Amino acid sequence: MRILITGGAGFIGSNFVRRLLLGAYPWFGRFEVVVLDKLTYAGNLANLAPVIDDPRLDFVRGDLCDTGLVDKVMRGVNTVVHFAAESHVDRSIDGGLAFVTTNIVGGYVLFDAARRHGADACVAVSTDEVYGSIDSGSWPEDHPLDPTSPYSASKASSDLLALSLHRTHGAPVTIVRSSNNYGPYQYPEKVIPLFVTNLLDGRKVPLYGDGGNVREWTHVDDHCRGIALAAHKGRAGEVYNIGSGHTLSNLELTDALLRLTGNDRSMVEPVADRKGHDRRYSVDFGKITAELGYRPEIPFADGLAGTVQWYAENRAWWEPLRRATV
Ligand code: NAD
Ligand code: TDX
Repeated sequence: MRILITGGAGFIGSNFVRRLLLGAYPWFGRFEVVVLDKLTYAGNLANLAPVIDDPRLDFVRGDLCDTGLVDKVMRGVNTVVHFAAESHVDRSIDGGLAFVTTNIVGGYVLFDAARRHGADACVAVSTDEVYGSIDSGSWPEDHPLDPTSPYSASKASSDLLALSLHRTHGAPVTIVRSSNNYGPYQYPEKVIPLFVTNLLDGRKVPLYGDGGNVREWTHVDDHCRGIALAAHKGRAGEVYNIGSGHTLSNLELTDALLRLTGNDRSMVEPVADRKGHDRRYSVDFGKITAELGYRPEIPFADGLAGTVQWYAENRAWWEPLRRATV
């Protein structure tokens, strides 16, 4: 069994690679892994440090849009897990071209190569943001796509291309759409690691707008288990939402982080709202629960406390990244 993982040096991809190599998904049996990653600002080989010497792991630095390279790494691959993306909404608002290139063009190159090379399964890691904002309740998989940001529009485009290749050519693509992830090794531009590292450094946290925007927080380990189940027994041409059911407003999240770091509201700096800021996300993950046996296992309070502790204990990982962006 040969598994190709794109974006395996990023936050979620590296978590998946580490857990796969450490034996968290025994249903894959004996396998070897090839990681294809461009190592953009968000990719970091340090994320793979715990497993980098594993003889089953082969790392290839390269671009998803390089058709020749993708054809080369795809040879002999049975299963593809596609994480590589430009992933930060604020960056897509500042300039969306890299999102179009990597997420749409790169996605197409990969899905098409997977089918031409006869891969058995290809999981495309998408996002709940493709459904757009929801005032109450939770989106099911068949809700019409209504993306707001250039990021979410590029992910929706990639999803549509994947499904079109399935319908046209029988490409073995399965889509998973998770809610917001959190956990160790998340680049400190996303709200949780940004706020935690600011607070650990005695700096205020920039809360957008009225702080009332709501997100559903899924621990990265839960998300990765859902992805591994989808890669093992998900149906091609299907979409599976992944979530935790744990929604909270950004202000509630901020209060929890202030508590965990021993701070109070004086450390909150209200700032201008994000343009086109989706008010609320929430996914219905009943389908993956019923079909594949997925269940979120990590209670939010435990996951968040563990995440804060990880950042407190791993300054050597995030300080260089903060210096590069501040
Ligand atoms: P990330 O930004 O931490 O990592 C992205 C990785 O992709 C990096 O290692 C980067 O070097 C690599 N990459 C970027 N462009 C590339 C290219 N052209 N060719 C090869 N590699 C390239 O992202 P993440 O948060 O780990 O997200 C992984 C996936 O999960 C993305 O597809 C994202 O849309 C999706 N997702 C993320 C979340 C979340 O909360 N972070 C939630 C749902 C879905
Ligand atoms: O400085 C900030 N202040 C703030 O109030 C930042 C960076 C964010 N926020 C708010 C905006 C959002 O309502 O926090 C919320 C979460 O923001 P992000 O961490 O940027 O995540 P989000 O925009 O929800 O998108 C994330 O989840 C879905 C990931 O970045 C995407 O890749 C994923 O698809």
